Amino acid sequence: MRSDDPATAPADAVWQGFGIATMAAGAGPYGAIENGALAVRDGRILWAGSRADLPPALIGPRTALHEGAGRWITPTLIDCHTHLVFGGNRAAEFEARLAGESYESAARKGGGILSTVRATRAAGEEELVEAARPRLARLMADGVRVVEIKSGYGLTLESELTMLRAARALGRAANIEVRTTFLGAHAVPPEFAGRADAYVDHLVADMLPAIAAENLADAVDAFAESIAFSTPQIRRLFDAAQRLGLPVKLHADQLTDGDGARLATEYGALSADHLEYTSESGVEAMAAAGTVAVLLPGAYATVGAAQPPPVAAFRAHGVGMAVATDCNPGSSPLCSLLMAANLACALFRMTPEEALAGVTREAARALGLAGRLGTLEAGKEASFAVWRIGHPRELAYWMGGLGPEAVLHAK
Ligand code: DI6
Ligand code: FE
Repeated sequence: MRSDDPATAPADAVWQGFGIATMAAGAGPYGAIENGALAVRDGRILWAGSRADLPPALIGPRTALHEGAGRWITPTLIDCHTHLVFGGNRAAEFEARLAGESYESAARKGGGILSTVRATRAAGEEELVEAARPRLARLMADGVRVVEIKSGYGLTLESELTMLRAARALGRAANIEVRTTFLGAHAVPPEFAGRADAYVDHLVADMLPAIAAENLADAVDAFAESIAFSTPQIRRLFDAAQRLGLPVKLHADQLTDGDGARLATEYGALSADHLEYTSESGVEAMAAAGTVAVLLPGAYATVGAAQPPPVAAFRAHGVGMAVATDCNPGSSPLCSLLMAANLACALFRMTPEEALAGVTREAARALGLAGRLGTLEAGKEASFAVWRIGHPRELAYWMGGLGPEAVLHAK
């Protein structure tokens, strides 16, 4: 991928002799450039292409030169769906599930998400940050530099604000980009047991406006499921989000086909997530709306869903597929995005190229960041990772544990 604009002034830095997996759409497998060069100025990619074509004017006396010797550069990884901030853990529920208790039945008995709500409410902001810090460090060790973090384990205005502040504080402390999502419609809290509609009234009238006023959420999410919220309830929430100018996304069709994917598209959702039970008509609606499918193999493996998401249909209809960890204490205690990429191949039959696009280009689209991040193309931010690998397919091949040698990400 070369800039058409012939660059004249020298770059701040040039990486040359690297393989470059630009992940640019339509640029061939991995958008790969063997023996490539990448020039950066002021934190932006000035030029990327074959080393032989690098305009000589880009290298000046003060340009820092990096020699690749066959190493590879990819965009930094983006985890576009996590619940990274929470109190406690649910290892006991994991054990119970292996002994035969289903995810839904634990939830109906007041365990499940609500047990994490109790632990999260009991923790203060600092404690939540401390608990999440090692999880974030593990994501970063894979080369992740943008992480979406949802609220949804507080379910009161105060505790949801605390979760969102903790998420933002985590990002500042680790110097990485955190995108926050308000997931007040994750479960009906005990104070509103049996009164889900009244809780949605409270979400719409009080919680969402207060969170928007503090500018603490970049998007609004909800859990569409018989054990969570109904279509009419989610419509009310999404109507309110739209009035406030906030983009939406949806946990859809995870445990049953509730036509959640289509519901998401009616609101121009950035993404619909999980999607194990999405029907062909839901896939078609997503294709028409340009909604990204966020696939979460950690949750699929942990909950024991009976069927994988319709990857072949997404592919056939041209729906972009992102892959994320869904890192959370109940359905996906997974803190490695590369492991998620591997599982997406092993469990969902995605190709290694689709999986890598899923944690870079498509993840950026799912967060509405595609104009800045996700591929290595002139004009985008210089956010990339250097790997000691022979080919980018290796990133989804190893079952986690393959860290980048270096990461450049000017935040
Ligand atoms: N679906 C999920 O997989 C997570 N949230 C959701 O709506 C699980 C959250 C949890 O079990 O704690
Ligand atoms: Fe989730």
